[in-house]
Amino acid sequence: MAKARSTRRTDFDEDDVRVRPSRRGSRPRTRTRPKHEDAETGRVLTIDRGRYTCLVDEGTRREHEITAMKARELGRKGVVVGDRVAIVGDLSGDKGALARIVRVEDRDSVLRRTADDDDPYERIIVANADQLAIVTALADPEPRPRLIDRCLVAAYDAGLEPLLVLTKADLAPPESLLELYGPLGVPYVVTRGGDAYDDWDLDAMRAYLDDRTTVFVGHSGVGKTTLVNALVPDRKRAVGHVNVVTGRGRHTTTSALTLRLPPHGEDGVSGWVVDTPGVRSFGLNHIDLGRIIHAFPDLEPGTEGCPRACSHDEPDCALDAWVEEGHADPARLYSLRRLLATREQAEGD
Ligand SMILES: Nc1nc2c(ncn2[C@@H]2O[C@H](COP(=O)(O)OP(=O)(O)O)[C@@H](O)[C@H]2O)c(=O)[nH]1
Ligand SMILES: [Mg+2]
Ligand SMILES: [Zn+2]
Repeated sequence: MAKARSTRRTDFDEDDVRVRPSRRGSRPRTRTRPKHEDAETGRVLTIDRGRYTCLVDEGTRREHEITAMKARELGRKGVVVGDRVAIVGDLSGDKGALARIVRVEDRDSVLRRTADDDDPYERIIVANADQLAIVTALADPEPRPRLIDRCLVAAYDAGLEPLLVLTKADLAPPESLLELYGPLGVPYVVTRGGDAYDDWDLDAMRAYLDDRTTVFVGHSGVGKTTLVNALVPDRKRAVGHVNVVTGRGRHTTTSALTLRLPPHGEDGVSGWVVDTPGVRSFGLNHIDLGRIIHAFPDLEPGTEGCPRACSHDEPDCALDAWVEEGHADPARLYSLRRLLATREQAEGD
């Protein structure tokens, strides 16, 4: 069922979701800020309750991780996993050392989500990624094509290349699911892992991961962490655990974690993978559906004859004629329409 969206905004930023006025809001704006010319550049690997783990001196022999907090001067500016940041203070990485993030560099991409479509609050999951690995188990839990479609829409919207990762092929065959995505031309990898990581053909997977930053998303329990552990064996994370117990009590891991793939091959190519906690839903409140058509270059020229603000799913849409004239495969148009409709539908099945 279509919902009216009179005040849709397409350029949400995490900064925008803070609606409560800051108590410091009346501070004069003329205050000059320190320039921090001595700041180091870092990559935010993960976030845990206001503490940012950052990699500094990346790619050098001095590369190491440090812990930082947001400097007060950053104000409301959000810092997310994948951000490139300027850091000052104690960069030793020693136990107890705490540096300060003073600046966030411009982001090449942002992957966002809302809790659901009616929720105006959204979060940036990861910044600066190139690829979205949509991880789906072939069984246990059952595949949810609607969630896959939603992830695809989010990927196209964010300008990330989608990669379909179908896990647990030891439990069920991939064919019927692959049929749904064949017309979309989404690249895919099928894995059968469980405890037998070693038997996996991880090379097929690595070929897609080399030289880029890939975010793994998918429902809890589909095998994201298992796969990431197989790819990055020296940084094993707890499999099947969402909750961790810390000194401050039990809490749910909510942050993504970035890991570097071990270099391989003659050139020592590597890449980055980002493991995320399970998503139960993938709200698309912030998505500009007009951008989705860009992922369909075979259909996009056909929209020239469309009425203004065409939904591409109405009687006057020019795409039906475009397909009838043989310019594109009807299955492509069907898939486009399925994706365009995902935001208007519940995703429970
Ligand atoms: N049968 C089977 N089980 C798997 C496979 N991959 C992961 N699992 C199991 O699925 C459960 C959830 O895995 P986990 O990696 O924690 O999922 P995540 O929540 O997506 O990170 C664990 O018990 C894994 O051992 C697979 O390919 N086949
Ligand atoms: Mg996990
Ligand atoms: Zn149209």
